[in-house]
Amino acid sequence: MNAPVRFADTALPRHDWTREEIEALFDLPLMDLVFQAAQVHRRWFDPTELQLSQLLSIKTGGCAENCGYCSQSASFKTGLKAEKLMDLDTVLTAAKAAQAGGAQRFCMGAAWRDLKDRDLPKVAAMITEVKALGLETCVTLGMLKAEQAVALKEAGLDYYNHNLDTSPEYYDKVVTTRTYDDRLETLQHVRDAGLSTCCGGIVGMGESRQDRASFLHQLATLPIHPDSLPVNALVPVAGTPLGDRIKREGEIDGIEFVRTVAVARLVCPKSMVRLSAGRDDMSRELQALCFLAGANSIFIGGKLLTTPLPGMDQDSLMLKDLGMKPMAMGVEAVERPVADGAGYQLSASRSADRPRGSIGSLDAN
Ligand code: SAM
Ligand code: DTB
Ligand code: SF4
Repeated sequence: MNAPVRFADTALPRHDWTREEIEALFDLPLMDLVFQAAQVHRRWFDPTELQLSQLLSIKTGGCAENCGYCSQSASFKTGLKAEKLMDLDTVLTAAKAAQAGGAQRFCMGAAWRDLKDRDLPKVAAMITEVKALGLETCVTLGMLKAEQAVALKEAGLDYYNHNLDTSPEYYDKVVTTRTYDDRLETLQHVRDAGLSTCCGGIVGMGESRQDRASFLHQLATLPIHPDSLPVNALVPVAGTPLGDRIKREGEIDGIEFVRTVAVARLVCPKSMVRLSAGRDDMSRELQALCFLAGANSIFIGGKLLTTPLPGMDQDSLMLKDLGMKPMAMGVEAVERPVADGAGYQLSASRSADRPRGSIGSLDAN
């Protein structure tokens, strides 16, 4: 039998979660799991608010790694054309458009195994200039050395995205060109440099529920929980080993995806849990269930790195219909009064005095 879950503790961040406890959360009746997650969500955040990030692929394709899900690996024939590192002006034009569309954070991604010192000044200039626009900055450039993380911080970087992707046990079914420990080491450099971490993974790659629990156990037992925690649903890209396999075997069940989001919220209560890749294939109802289960961040802008997202008008309409609003920039988890363990006090918990953005053509206020 599974170990009992210490519900009384779940609202406070813990780093001593056991795998058994996390597996027990996954096994709860969905209504209990989502209810618990929603309560914890309300303890730390306004559940009607969403953090909005936008991605740009600044270096596309031709990557030396063999991540089995990725359209950009040179190891697979996905039909994607490799491109050189974008120039600064093109990046700034995209960042301004993202800001005008309501993005609060601009995330620049490169299809690199690791950051080469020769590319660092160009990327640093992008970070500095994007930051000067008044956007939060995030980059994902593969593995980093300690001194590179410091240089990125000095350039004005707020967040570094580096995912663990899956459980240690399933990891070699996904990628063989770098190790789990490599990933943990880069995350250590990122934390040591004083950067905020964005770290999550992908579900729906053929892994088991135990793998999903083990992956979240890794995140929950990191020295600092990820500031942002992207939960990606595999976007099956034709020509990639995992994309082709999942097209044959079927994608992850939506309810199991919601469970993963809810458990992420419970084990990392103060993280921004991002409903990331895969949103384009999700119904509005499934997305709403994910928000109820504790997701409070999304990518917007019609495109991730190489694959599609819902359009801005579609997203702004969804937010309007759900009565949700963009979060103000810089909001962090703040403990809120909870009434009898059953919910939060509406009036006391809203960040109503903060300036709020809008999304797409519709003002979400
Ligand atoms: N090359 C860098 C790296 O891998 O660290 C940064 C870019 S990489 C595309 C960033 C993350 O996107 C991956 O770690 C993975 O979690 C996610 N990702 C990539 N392709 C995906 C797909 N087809 N479906 C879902 N998530 C994906
Ligand atoms: C993350 O966890 N998801 C984003 C971001 N971090 C870099 C990327 C998703 C990529 C999805 C596939 C693509 O568009 O190429
Ligand atoms: Fe390269 Fe990143 Fe894609 Fe892996 S996920 S193949 S490292 S771009």
